Amino acid sequence: MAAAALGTAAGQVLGSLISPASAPLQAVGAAVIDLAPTGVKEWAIATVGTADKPLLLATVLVVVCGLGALAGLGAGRQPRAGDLVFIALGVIGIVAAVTRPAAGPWGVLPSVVAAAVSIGALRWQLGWDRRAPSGSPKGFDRRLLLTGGIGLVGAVATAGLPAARTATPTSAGRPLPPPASTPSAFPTGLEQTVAGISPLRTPVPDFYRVDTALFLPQLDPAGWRLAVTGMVANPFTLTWDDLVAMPLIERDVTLTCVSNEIGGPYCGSTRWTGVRVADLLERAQPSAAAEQVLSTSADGFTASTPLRALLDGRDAMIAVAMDGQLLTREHGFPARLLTPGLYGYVGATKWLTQLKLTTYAADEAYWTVRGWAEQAPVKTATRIDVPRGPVPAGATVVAGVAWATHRGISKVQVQIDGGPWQDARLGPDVGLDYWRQWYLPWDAPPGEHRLSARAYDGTGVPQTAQVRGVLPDGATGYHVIEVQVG
Ligand SMILES: Nc1nc2c(c(=O)[nH]1)N[C@H]1C(S)=C(S)[C@@H](COP(=O)(O)O)O[C@H]1N2
Ligand SMILES: [Mo]
Repeated sequence: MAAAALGTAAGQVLGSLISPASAPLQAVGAAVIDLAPTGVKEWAIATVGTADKPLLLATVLVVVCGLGALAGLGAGRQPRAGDLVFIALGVIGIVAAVTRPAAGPWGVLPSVVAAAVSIGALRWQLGWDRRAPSGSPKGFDRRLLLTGGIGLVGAVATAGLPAARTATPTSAGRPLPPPASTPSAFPTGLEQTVAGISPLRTPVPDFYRVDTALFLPQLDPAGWRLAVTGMVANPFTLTWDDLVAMPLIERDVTLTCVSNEIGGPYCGSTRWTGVRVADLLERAQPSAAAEQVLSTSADGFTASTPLRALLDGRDAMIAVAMDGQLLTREHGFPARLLTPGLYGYVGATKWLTQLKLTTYAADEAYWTVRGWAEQAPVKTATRIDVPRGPVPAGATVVAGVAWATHRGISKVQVQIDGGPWQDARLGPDVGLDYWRQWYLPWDAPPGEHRLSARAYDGTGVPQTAQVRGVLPDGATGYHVIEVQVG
């Protein structure tokens, strides 16, 4: 175990110097994410949330140390056996690194070094053991303590090291040109008057984050390129400067994750700045047979966006800023796709590097391969934000947000203890692509109460009451909460 930990620490240090994707724990962890069955990933998103990534790294480290213990036991009988275990671990690390697009040409080195250091450490420990006079294992203990101590502390300390390199995003002093098209002034939200309601615009630090990236891709606008390829008459590649020199639009858009359970937190709303995808497509001239745009991220993630949705007049964009600031690395710096009305996994590729016009038969996206629907428009959903927890009896308020992105929200209703559905008051209308705040004053009598909420989209269609889970194309059902009053 000591030898395994020591080798891992060495690989982690080297990996953090070469590229985060090449560090053994990150490479293997990222491969585990890609290979894990959809059910396991869903479980992780639902139960462990944002702690899923540290937990995964810790698990890989524990498994490596466990295999190290096996290597030690084996080596006690046959010295080669220990080497073989570490060689096998090294090969796993190498294969994982080679299959990471972001690992780079030197990506195999950290795993090679990790295996070599582990083998060396194990032999050093055993060598001492063999020379030590029988009945006095003191020297062995000292070596074990030394390598074990350094190894374990080192491995734990360096597990997250490769991910820690998060320089602030910068467009190298070139400010974004002013947008050519901006929405009307942003209205004041209900959060001024209704305590606990989701603010009309989600602050960037509170904006949910969902992705498969174990460490954030570190892209530099100077070297970044966006290729528009595939079934087009005129393929081309843009630099960052080319992109932002095109007309920029600013739009208020709500983004939701298909993994959001009814009432869940994976939904955020803000003002985005970017270039219309339709403008890029006009220049590329897609062939009539193209069905979808396969967008690719620097870390290999892909999404399939129906070409129809990009050309039907909605403001799908290559976003470069949110809430007036350059994208943060968490949210896709330097550029990401954003498609109003579609769940993130089919229209919001972060760390975007390529748009490929293609067909559904020719290319399948990351989550589609793993059992999620090919087409995924956002379903109408309502969330009750308050009351949260017990409230005193008397005048209070039931409030929350509802969204039916690209269809808008026309009505929200609340039901108390199975009584009549009451129309809630709606907050300001920020447009079809944006969520709507709502509230209902309530004179709460003491006792246990059950509150339900539902919305109608902009076309007058009510949210379905049918309760369904997130797989394969988004959860449905009303948000229902129990409240203790008095
Ligand atoms: N490169 C990349 N882009 C991605 C993903 C990903 O895993 N990798 N996840 C998608 C999913 S499932 C969602 S819901 C949105 C979330 O965007 P956010 O993290 O900025 O909120 O990003 C999308 N873009
Ligand atoms: Mo998502």
